[in-house]
Amino acid sequence: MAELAGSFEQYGAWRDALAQAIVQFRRWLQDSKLLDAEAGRRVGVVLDRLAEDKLVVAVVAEFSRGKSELINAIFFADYGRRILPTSAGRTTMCPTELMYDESLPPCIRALPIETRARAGSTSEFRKTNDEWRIFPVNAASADGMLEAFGLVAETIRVPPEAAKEYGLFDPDDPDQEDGVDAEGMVEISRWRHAVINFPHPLLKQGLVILDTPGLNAIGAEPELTLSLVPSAHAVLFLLAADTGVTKSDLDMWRHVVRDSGATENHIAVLNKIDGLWDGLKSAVEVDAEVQRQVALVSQRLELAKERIFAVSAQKGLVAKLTRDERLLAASRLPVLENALIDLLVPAKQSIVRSQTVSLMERIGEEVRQTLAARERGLIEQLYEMRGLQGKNQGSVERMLLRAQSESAEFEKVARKVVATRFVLNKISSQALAHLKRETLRALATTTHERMSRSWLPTGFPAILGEYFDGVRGCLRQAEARIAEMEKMIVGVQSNFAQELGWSLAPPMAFSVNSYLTELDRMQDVVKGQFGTFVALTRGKWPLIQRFLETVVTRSRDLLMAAERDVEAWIGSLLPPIEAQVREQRAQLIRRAESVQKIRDAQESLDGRISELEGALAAAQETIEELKHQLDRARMVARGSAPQVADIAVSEIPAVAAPIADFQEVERVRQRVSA
Ligand SMILES: Nc1nc2c(ncn2[C@@H]2O[C@H](COP(=O)(O)OP(=O)(O)OP(=O)(O)O)[C@@H](O)[C@H]2O)c(=O)[nH]1
Ligand SMILES: [Mg+2]
Repeated sequence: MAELAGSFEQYGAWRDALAQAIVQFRRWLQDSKLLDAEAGRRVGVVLDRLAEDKLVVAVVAEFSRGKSELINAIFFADYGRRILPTSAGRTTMCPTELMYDESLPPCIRALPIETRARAGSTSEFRKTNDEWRIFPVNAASADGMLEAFGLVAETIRVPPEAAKEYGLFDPDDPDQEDGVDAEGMVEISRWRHAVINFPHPLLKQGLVILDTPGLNAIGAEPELTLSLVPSAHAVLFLLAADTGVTKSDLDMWRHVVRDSGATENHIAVLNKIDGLWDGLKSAVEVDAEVQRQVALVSQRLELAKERIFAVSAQKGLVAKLTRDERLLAASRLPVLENALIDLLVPAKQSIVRSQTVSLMERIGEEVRQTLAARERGLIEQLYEMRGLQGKNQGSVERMLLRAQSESAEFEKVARKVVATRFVLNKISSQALAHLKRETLRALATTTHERMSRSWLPTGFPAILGEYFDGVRGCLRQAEARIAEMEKMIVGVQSNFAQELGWSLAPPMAFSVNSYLTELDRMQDVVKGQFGTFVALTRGKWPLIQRFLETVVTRSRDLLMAAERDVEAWIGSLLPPIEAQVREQRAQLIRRAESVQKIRDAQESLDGRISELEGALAAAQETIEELKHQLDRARMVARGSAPQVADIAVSEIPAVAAPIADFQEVERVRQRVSA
């Protein structure tokens, strides 16, 4: 784990440094009075995203392939013992997430299985604490943890009717008949889902591990296949060398892992290779046997050999606990750990980097434009004032008139921004209406009704297909309005470019394609699973209803995410233009005031010129400092620190102190915008 821990730690440290660089950039913007509310909000979103950044590893397999043992061996060997319960036969009974959320004390939150009889997917229950049972965990004691973690293996015995109601038992299935004991009861998991929260160093870095139960349990919880597994950054699919690839392994691989998309995140693990180490075979012979099995797995799963790792989780764990390097090498666990690092860290880092950097560049560009306008305005004023030197009162009078009329002209153009805001609000509420809960609810209700009226389950896929078309339609409608808004803003900008010579960066492009792709993916998974599901459940309506519910929840989450993003995008359209308007207005007013004062001999021309020179120098210094700030943040993002944390405060160049004139401009600006 040393390397794994090391690389996670590095990633965590890099992410923290990046967050600090952004905080510093924000502070500088605030101190320089260059951060408007909208930009502040966007920075806040990025910082939240960095703080909540997670790396999710899901471990999926039939029961008893060694999932929990592998998790113990890779991630938790430093506790000096097994943490997650493992045993022959079914052990982990419910999907279990291991994570750390520092806002909560170490605890296990468990959702009772009885919730399966009610409407609502796990993720819906997650939104509140109402249904969850919370158990404290003593994170300081390995014994205490082991005892607490035993919860995920807890079962209860219920009559077959209850098990049937939870979707965990089918009396018509001959395979499941064996599940009924002598007293006519069925043993099922006590919990539907467990979230273990404890402050392990890796979990503190944002690692989330998802341990899952075998096929029977996983098949009945569509949430896992539709949401948790597909959104994991790495999915480890386990097989055991002693059982080979069985039919149920293959079913699980196909339906839960492969069809969930994101194949680049999948790794297969052939566990329990220690079973092949019989004392009579040479190392070469054992190796040949392992290679042969890997080739077989590759063929059955249709997965490249390079993505298959043969290991012994158990021997790996023992080796780590006894510090036996030779055994550790023989377990081949380190090879898998390195592959996991390669799979997780670089890809994640590059996504986080590009999201963060692009935001900073954008804000940097907007601020640069404001500063450029300030610089330009000051240069023009200086030019004018210098032109007045040695001129008579008449020239001053003429200049005053010109300044006043330019100010009036400007206001005429600037009024367009107000009109634009009005129209924008109108179109934006149209765009957002398509993404609202209510729209989707209507769609879901129709689908539900049509399905319940449908005579044969064979009609379901077509009805589901139309549901997805409906959701796609919502996104497309919103997209059309988005295009309208974008066009409008480009129009306003080009108008300002013509009339005032402004060069504003075009609005950020917004596309609904990523949501459409996600929806396509979801539809593929649903299509793939639905057939199996209907066959497995023999068309049982309550189970189909639950499946449908999960689909609706997932698509609603998608639309809600789209709604949030569209809203944020709309919110970012006007502020840069408005900031520019404020800047220019303040300058024009200041200019007219100052010419007036010169005319009335309240201010000396030379005094005003030197004030303007000072203001210009300050503006130029701020422009330089902006470049400097952005460069530093870029460097941290690239990972070629000096990390901000390492820079002593004294080394950070002081922000150019605003000189008197500048403060005055600021006051004028505030007066004007008030
Ligand atoms: N020989 C050998 N046994 C192993 C290995 N890994 C796990 N086991 C054993 O296999 C059994 C099942 O392991 P678990 O980790 O409980 O399996 P699981 O996949 O989590 O099973 P469920 O929780 O039931 O879904 C346990 O008795 C483990 O000790 C291994 O590498 N070699
Ligand atoms: Mg297990």
